[in-house]
Amino acid sequence: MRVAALYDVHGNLPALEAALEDVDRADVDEIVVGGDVLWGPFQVECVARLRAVGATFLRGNCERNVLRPESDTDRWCSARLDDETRALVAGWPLTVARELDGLGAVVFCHATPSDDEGIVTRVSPDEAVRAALAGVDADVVVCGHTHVQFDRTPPGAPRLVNAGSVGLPYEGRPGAHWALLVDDVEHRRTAYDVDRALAELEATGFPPFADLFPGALRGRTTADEATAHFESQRGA
Ligand SMILES: [Mn+2]
Repeated sequence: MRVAALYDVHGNLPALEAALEDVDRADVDEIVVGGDVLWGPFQVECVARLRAVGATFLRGNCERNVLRPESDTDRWCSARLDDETRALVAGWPLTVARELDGLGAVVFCHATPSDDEGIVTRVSPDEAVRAALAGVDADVVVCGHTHVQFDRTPPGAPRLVNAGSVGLPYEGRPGAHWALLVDDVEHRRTAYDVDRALAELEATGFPPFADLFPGALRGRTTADEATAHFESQRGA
């Protein structure tokens, strides 16, 4: 079994289209979408595109927020959902387990298996990773949420892989970031036309577009800066 892990798409349809072309060439058996598709500019379109290729979806904190909106941006996203998509999203699971070639038992989750907002980064202490993954029966856990790729195996814990973010990466470089799980874990970056994507994303009127997308898509937020920010939030 060969899987592509596409996480944190955040309604960035141009990035998703580019990543899917790369995924197509990789000849996988399944696409796992790791949550946070729905909060962003083209969220309904991204869900439709991923359904068309038969993807398996997980629910992230953004899906939870959009289904029960409390902020103006959540309400903007929620208002664009049709009833069919809303019902589908409500049924997405928090975790998916698969047996993968070369990797063994793999659990996919949005942030941690027990918390869709749990924060674990590449510099979190081993003890924090062990605590976050306590009781998880897997060889590998694939997560997202912090939008920075990493791959680490703390003693006494499963291997923990962050797939990175397709649509809103904090990597200090442009591109759609994702993970290919074929025999091992391969972090991938698919280049696309960022200027054109930004124009299309802005035209949707997504309220926090200017605060989030230009900086992330042009690679102005480095992985170290983002990781330090998330570490400061860890356990808060
Ligand atoms: Mn996210």
